[in-house]
Amino acid sequence: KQTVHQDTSPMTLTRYMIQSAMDNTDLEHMQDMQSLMSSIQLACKKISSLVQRAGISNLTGLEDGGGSVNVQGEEQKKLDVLSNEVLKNALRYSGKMGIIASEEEDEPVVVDEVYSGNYVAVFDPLDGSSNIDAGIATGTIFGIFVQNTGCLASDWESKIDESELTCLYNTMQPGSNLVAAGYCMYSSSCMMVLTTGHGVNGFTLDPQIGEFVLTHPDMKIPERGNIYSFNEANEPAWDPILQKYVQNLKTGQGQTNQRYSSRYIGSLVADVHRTILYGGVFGYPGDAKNPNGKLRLLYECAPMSFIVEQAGGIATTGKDRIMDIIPNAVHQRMPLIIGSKDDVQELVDMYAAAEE
Ligand code: P6P
Repeated sequence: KQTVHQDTSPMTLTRYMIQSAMDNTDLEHMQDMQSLMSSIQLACKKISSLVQRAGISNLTGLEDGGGSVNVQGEEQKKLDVLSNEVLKNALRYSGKMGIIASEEEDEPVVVDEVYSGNYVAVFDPLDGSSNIDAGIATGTIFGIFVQNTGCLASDWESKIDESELTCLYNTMQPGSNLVAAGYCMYSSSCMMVLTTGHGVNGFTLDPQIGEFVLTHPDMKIPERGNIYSFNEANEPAWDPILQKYVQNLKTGQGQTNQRYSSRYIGSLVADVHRTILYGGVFGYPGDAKNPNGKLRLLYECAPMSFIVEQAGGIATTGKDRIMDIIPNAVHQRMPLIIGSKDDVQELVDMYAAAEE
């Protein structure tokens, strides 16, 4: 008779973060990351519930009937706005935040003194929300920086002049300054994937206990895959090098002499998550119409690049390492090619050869 072992103490995200903080007392920020992740996971559980019930609670569709657009000029979905409030408040009440920058906010928001801390959170509260109404995967993307000591939240509020902007923009840091990054994917399962700079771990939300449980310890992206993931409708506007690279993958004329499959969900979190698990390459490149592509550097490309690099992959514009790029604006767009080391390096080498 097989005894069924009930795991009476699953390795939950909460327990994992407490253990990490205890095991890494030498690593600054781990204590703070523990309480920050407690706030972030609470927000993600709430967003997951909102997403799962969007159709039931009339939360699909456009904010105030389509009258509202975000700073990107994109129509805001009701859930975009709601998810932003949920995550912003969770971060605010963590007591660790100095400044937060969100895709849904025109300018970075300073957390008032009472709760302010010295971290900067950058996030896209519900990436891929245009897929919500069709029940397709979406996700929350976040990154955490240490606020440049050059300006504390209180300093910032007291200023109304140029220094205000200087202060804000000095929180525009390169991805290499991130102390933590993660995404929460709302799909057939709700998965939190997280790095604090010491590898990548994946946690699956167990609805039975309402906790994220460690299901993917020490995630590593395969060095080579056989999937490419681009919106090929833009192919005619791509540069010739990228056109040749993808053509090679289609016809088996790339380095592996294997033909690749095409998978494109149109939701960054789901496409990157699949790429980490199965390998291959995802890209949202610049093109003749949009030289900087579509994705935002600060709260989409940089956090995703930190995670993929920590999993052993590469994240580049095609020429430059994403993590090295210092943003010059909160919503700055950046071309992104990200995935398996050998697959991405193959394209980087093609660009480099063309420069010679
Ligand atoms: P396209 C979703 O709207 C998003 O911001 C990312 O999640 C996704 O990777 C990309 O846009 C898809 O864009 O132009 O292929 O529909």
